[in-house]
Amino acid sequence: MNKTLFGIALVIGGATQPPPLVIEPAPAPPLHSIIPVPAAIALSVTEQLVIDSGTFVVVDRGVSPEVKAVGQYLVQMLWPSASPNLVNWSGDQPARVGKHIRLIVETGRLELGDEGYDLGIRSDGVTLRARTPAGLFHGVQTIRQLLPHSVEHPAMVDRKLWLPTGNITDTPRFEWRGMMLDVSRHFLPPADVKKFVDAMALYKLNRLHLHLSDDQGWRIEIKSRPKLTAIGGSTKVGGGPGGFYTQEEYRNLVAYAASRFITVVPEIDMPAHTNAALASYPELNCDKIAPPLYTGISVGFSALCVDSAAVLRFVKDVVREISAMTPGNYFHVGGDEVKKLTHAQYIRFIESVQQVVNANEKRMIGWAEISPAALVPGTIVQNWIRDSSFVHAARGGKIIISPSTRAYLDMKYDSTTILGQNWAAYIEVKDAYDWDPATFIPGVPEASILGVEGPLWSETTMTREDYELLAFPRLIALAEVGWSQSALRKWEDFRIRLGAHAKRQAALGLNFYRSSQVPWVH
Ligand code: TNX
Repeated sequence: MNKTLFGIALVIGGATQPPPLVIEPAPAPPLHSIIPVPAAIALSVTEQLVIDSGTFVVVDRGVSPEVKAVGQYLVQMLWPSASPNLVNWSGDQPARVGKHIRLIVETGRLELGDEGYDLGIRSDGVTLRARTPAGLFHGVQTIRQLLPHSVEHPAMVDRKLWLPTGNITDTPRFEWRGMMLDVSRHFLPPADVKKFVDAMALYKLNRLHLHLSDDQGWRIEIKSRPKLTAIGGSTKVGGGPGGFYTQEEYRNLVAYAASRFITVVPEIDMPAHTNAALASYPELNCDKIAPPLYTGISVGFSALCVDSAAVLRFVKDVVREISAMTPGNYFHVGGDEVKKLTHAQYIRFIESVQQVVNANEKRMIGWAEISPAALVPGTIVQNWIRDSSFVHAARGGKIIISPSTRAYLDMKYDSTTILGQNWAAYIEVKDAYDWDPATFIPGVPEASILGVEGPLWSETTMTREDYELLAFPRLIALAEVGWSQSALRKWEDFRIRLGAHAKRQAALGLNFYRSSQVPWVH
């Protein structure tokens, strides 16, 4: 057993005395550092499964392309440069292939839900069972976290991969476990977004909300409205070149996220936060005069001329084009911080936008200000401050909760943090972790909660490294808040597991904040 020694040299009367020895037993090292912590886990490190070139990933013959793709993802992770160690099961093959990791779809395992999995590891092989491809994918992420961190670096020569033996059965607490990237205030190129997608997958997050438009930038190509990107996408906070996703790049991003079982949720913020659109098309303004582009960080000053036919046509074009290239069920319409319209104008507008979104076969999502409108039960409200989301919960609607004092990834960690803002709070890692969604918002009980999401607003983040420094490790804390049952979540236990992720984060090339609250193992 490890011993920790604390030695202090005492100087008494000029003579140096030998230091008193205080010997404290070190806490037993944790058996695993899986985040989010699984629902049921029993592991042994004394018996192991070594994964080498004689190990095969096996799927049943005739499985769906999604299941096969999960198998291929696992193969790529284990043997990035080697031959394809994927075989189809045909009854007698596994005996011949020897050590195997077998992925099995069992549609009858109702207790595993849409995303759960059941993992059994023995010294001669692994069996991973789930009802769905998503469940298998999450199980693969658990295998990934049980492997040494060298699995994260494909270029490592002669790496040794092994797993502890045992069993894990796991299902998520909440259906919606998301992150929001504000790509409007500053633009993030597709490759950087994909890197976030990969990191999200490691922690079993399943929704990527893209804040695609705001006062400072319009970031998605709309073919029927080319000036939105030509003019509205041309700059960013602080000035200088902006950027945008072509429709092809957006489709490619959506497909990449889908291959990691992450649904992209597009947001076009309306009727406020629209200066970039107003500057691109004069007819969206009541006075028909386009305002100049905006590169500051104030909010609430802009608004579409909501009662005009031109604005309704604009909304229909934008919602139609984005919906057509978004397979996910959701369209986020913003709706926050409107200061220039009357209440009646605002409510009327939200109700007509809801019709447009529903006509495009999407569920509408909006920030909590939309709650007083006549929302259909399928519409989803996103809580962010002490707001009126309880109104929607009371009518049976679902709420995504993103408390700005806990889940806002753009808040500073403490007063010394250079990036981020502090209007809601300072959010250290413990604050991001140690709260329960079910009891956090008066009038929004667990049954009304679809899940949690961490918004990363980008007024102060200029590079991918900046975004990452604010996201990690708080996004990892939020992932556990969203996935794991509250009875299993203990800060003292989480901080130890999180500390063990430092090497993994470094191998992945992710920038992260070295919080002093976490015992990092470098
Ligand atoms: C509030 S949260 C906003 C955003 C800002 C953010 C900065 C919300 C719905 N609106 O426009 O970027 O604060 O923290």
